[in-house]
Amino acid sequence: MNSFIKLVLIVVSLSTLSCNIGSQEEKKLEYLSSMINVIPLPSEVSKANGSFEIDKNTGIISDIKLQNSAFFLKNFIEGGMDFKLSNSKKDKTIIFAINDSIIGEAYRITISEAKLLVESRNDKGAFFAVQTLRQLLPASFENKNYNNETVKFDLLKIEDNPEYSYRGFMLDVARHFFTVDEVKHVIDIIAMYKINTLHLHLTDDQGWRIEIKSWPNLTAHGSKSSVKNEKAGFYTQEEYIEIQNYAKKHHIEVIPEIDMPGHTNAALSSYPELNCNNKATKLYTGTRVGFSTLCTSKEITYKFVDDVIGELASITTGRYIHIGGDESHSTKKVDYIFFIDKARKIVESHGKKLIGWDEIAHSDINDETIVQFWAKEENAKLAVQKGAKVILSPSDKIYLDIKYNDTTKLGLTWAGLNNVRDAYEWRPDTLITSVNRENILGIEAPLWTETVVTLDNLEYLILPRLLGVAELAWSNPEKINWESYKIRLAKQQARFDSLRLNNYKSELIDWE
Ligand code: TNX
Repeated sequence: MNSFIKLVLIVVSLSTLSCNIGSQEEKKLEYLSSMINVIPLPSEVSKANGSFEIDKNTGIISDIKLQNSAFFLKNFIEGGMDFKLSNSKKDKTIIFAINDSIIGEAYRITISEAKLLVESRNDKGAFFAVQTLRQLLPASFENKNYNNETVKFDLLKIEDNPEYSYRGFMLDVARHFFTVDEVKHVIDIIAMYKINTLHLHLTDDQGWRIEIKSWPNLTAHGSKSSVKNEKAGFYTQEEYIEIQNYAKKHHIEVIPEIDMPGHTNAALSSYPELNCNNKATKLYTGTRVGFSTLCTSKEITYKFVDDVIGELASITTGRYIHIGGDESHSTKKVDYIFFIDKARKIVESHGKKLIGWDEIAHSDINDETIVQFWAKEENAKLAVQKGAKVILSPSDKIYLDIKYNDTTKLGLTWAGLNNVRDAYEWRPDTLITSVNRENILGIEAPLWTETVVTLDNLEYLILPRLLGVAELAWSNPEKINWESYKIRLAKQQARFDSLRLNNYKSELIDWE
């Protein structure tokens, strides 16, 4: 370990560099940031001369508890080479070992000539280590096109742990539906950047996307529509479990959202009794918001909520259920509060923690509740006063369905424009006064899909902005620096290309 020359990634405080940066300093900055081309940037990196070389005589061994991640790396390496790594100790060995002194999601990578050692407390940490190692290998590994006899890792030591425990991406599958395979593809992308939460917005005015056995018309009828009727469908409970299991293998927790009491036209169209006038509404294929509401004064509404949440909780392995609660403009405030209080108790009675959009702060929330800030700072402040934790999804920064600039064809503009720099260059812990670091659980970038129909559309809007969000959520706030980030981001282009991922080539980045 002493042979490692500690480089000054930490010492040079990138954030203090002025605009009039001297050219020497500029070079140093470039060197430092390109030294390890990883997004999100790891906490501490040191480097020594020399390399660890993988060839036919390299072995890989793993603690049984880290095998999932060791296997991921083995497959990734073997995909690019034309030989298999041996499953035993060799002159040069990749070793996955448990180290109980490493906490939570953290990991350590120590690369010497004879040994590439990955240490973590659990498979989670090891999985994140693998995502780092992956980015240190040539991008041609991504599509199994490396085709060489050997590949080298520089001698490095990396100590890494995330800033926020909640690092989320939200996909709206209600406005336009995305199939199981498409969602798995999304999981593959977000896992690369150490996102650990996938929030699925499963229901809205335009469609109901999850099978509920006790209320079958929700999918028999309510899943048939979508925006402009372009792409509808639903997940059976088995398919939902399949997505959840796939996510789990990638250390991603799925959070299902049933949006209530507004955003419910698909349900109101499927069951007349959920309407105050007992008349089913028509399916909706437009993009307006705020016109629908469950009838909050009816008992059957709460039977409905209990059945839906009960079935969902029974197939959800994650800790949370999201009940939406946003933009309920056609629900009177007192009715809204009455409804959210009841819904919260129902969620808790099924053993899950409640998450809701920031409007739920007006209800009787508690310190177990999680409030997702998207629009009103007052709501986030109120939530914190009531002891709740906050997830930050500021719409004017990290709504990935908002256009990059005024030439962007896809996307909306109601929250302004979010270019690649806007999505990256902000401080979560100072965004809202009195919502401090200790009140913030993490960050989530939502993708609403009013204008998003295909995977191609989706990739264009999330890449590259999602990478900035991933870095904000993972990396030490001291390291958040646009100049460093944009150099590393440029290098991701080769990876996007290898994976054939559509992406927006922002003019703010000097793409390679
Ligand atoms: C606001 S964000 C909404 C969604 C829309 C989105 C479009 C939130 C909680 N509600 O219903 O899809 O804007 O950007």
